[in-house]
Parts: sequence; structure tokens; C-alpha cells
Amino acid sequence: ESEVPLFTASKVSQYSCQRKTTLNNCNKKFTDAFEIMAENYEFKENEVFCLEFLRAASVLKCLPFPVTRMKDIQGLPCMGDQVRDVIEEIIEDGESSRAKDVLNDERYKSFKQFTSVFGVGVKTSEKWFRMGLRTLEEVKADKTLKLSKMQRAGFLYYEDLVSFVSKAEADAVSLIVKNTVCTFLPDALVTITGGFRRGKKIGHDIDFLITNPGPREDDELLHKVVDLWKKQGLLLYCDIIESTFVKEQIPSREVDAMDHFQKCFAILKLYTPSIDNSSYNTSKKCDMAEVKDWKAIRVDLVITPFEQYAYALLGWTGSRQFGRDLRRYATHERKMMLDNHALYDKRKLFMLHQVVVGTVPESKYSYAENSMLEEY
Ligand code: DGT
Ligand code: MG
Repeated sequence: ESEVPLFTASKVSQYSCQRKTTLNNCNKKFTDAFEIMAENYEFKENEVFCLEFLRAASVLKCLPFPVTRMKDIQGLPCMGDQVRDVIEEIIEDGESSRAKDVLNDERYKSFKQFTSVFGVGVKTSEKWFRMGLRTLEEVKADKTLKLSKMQRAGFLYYEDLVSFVSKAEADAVSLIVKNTVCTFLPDALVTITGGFRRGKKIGHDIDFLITNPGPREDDELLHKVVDLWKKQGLLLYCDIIESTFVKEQIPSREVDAMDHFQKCFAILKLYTPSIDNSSYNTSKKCDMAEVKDWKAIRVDLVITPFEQYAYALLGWTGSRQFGRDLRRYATHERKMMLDNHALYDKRKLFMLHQVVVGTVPESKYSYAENSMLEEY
């Protein structure tokens, strides 16, 4: 007679793309600990253990109830020994000693600080740590270090960039991006992707996908957009990566491979009109000039040909775990390959290989037909 459907652990898929997950996470105390563990393994470049904890976090996020007993996780996928140990400890003691040890670990603390700088990844952090550097103050004080242009921007706008981007800021930047793009391509489609498209209220950056429906493509669009922002004084940093997509390319097998679209990693200057001028009287005018009335915001712009737009949108909407599992699902359950450009049928790729080696005539080969997409 109960109308609440019973939750069946064994029915929870091992693939996050086959699970329904809301933004309401009732197992935060577990998933926070998992994410700390995962990050520590990422800093140690141990991808297997890192993914083990990220997968487990993703599974607990889909549960409609908080876990209170070990019995609650019985039958769930992705609950390895390490994961179970952490859960058990949190159930018993309210916290994980392993996660706590990580938070107090010198190497973790340094890597956490270093990687919080735009342009600094695990490799650079490793280098700095080996040099004996431990804090960002020490990095800044070391005049022998050669920082990249990206890292210099990262330090310059550090405070703004580590503070979260709000939905209101995302909307404001969205207007700027749309207006600028449309001055050059009035029919262009500009879509916010990443966390904000998933309904998150805060983010670390704002991601956009830009495409032009119809046959016309403009390789210069991105350059025109950033040039205009430069002229308007809105561009604090920009790095344009040209497209490296070639049609006959086979998708990478790497879990977190970058895609091949033309893109731009930028830092924009967003003016903040919300600063309340009425609180300053005229005699304080000099002080007012000192008030910083803008915030540096990380913006990613990705340009896609219209026929690849759907795949790009899927890939850039995230989350990263959702994307990893979508690709894993395509590979293992469908014998297909998915990336941000297309869904490939492996049998047809095999055909392509035969075309290349000359055993099958080209006329018999049709590339990456996507009719199976309908099943998703
Ligand atoms: P956040 O931290 O609030 O910005 O969260 P997200 O989910 O917006 O993460 P973000 O901005 O790092 O990346 C947006 C999504 O795009 C994320 O799910 C990963 C995905 N993505 C797809 N293809 C690529 C790629 O080639 N490079 C990168 N960096 N991300 C990609
Ligand atoms: Mg984002």
C-alpha cells in the first residue's frame, strides 16, 4: 500500500549516466571525504584510486536517503574496500581519520594551494614541492621561478578567481558574450554549459559553447570577439587554442582527453554595478576612486561546427564523472566510441581501417552514422 517506490540497491547502475541524480546530496559527509581522498590521489597521479573514490561519491550522491548503516550500501556498485572503510569510520565516529590525515598532510596542503592558482596543475605543483616550496607566499617570493603567462595572470587575479562565480555573475557574463558574438554573427547560438547548465548556483568558471546554424563557419569569430573585448578594456587574459580536429580521427581512449575544438581560456573583467554609491558622500570622492568596481572571472569559450554541436553540448555540460561514464558506457555496453565530436561505431571504424589499408573500397564505407544515438 506504500506509494513510495522501494529503493533497490542492486538496480543502481554502475554508470552515472544511467542514474538519476539531483543537486540535493543527502550523503555530503561521505562524499566530501571521498572527494578529499580522490584529490589526494590525483595529486599523487594515482588515477585508479582517484577514480575509485570519485565513482563512489557519484553513487552516494544519487541515493534518496542518508546512509546510516553499512547495510544501506549493500548491493551498491563502486563500493570497494577502501571506500567501505571510509564509510564505516564515518558511520561510527562521524568523521574519517584517513580524510583528516590527508587534510593535515604537508604535501596535500601545498598541492591544494598551488593548484588553486589558474595555470598551475599537478606537474607544476610537483616541481615546486620538490624545490622545497610549501606555500603560495614562498612561490611568490622566489624570484628565480619562471612563471607562464597563464600563471602570472593566475597570481595577479588570485583573490577574484578563487572566490566563486555566482549565478547572477554568470547571467551578466552570458549577456556580454551573446551581445559580442552576435555583433559578428547575428544567428549564432550561444549556450552556457558546465555546472551552470546543470543548475548549480555557483561555479569556478563560466563555460560557453558557440555554434552557427547553417553552412557558414567563421574561423575568425573567436579572434574578433576577444579583439573587441581587448578594445573595450574587458579582457584581462586570453589564450586561444586553434582547432586540431581532423575528420578521420579516432577518439582518444584516455579518460580525460581534451577535445579538438577551437577554444579560448579567458579572464574577463566584469564590472559590478552593485557597489552602493550612496554610502559615499562627496567629500570621500578620492576614496571612491580606489574602490575596485570589477571582478576577474574565468570564462571558457568553445566554438563548434553545427553538426558536432550536440556532442559538444553533451560533453561540456558535464559533470566530468557523467562524461567519463557516458564514454565508458558507449565503449563497454554498446561497443561504440563517444567523444565531444561524434558517436562512432567501432565496426565502422574497423571498416575505415580497412579502407586505409586498401582491403575495402571507399564507396562501401560511410563514416560515423549516428542513428543509434536515438537510444539515449
Ligand atoms: P565548475 O567547477 O563549477 O566550473 O564545474 P564544471 O562542471 O562547469 O566544470 P568545468 O568548468 O571544469 O568543465 C565543464 C565541463 O566540460 C566538465 O564537465 C568537463 C567538460 N569538458 C568536456 N570536454 C572538455 C575538455 O576538452 N576540456 C575540459 N577542460 N573540460 C571538458
Ligand atoms: Mg565550469
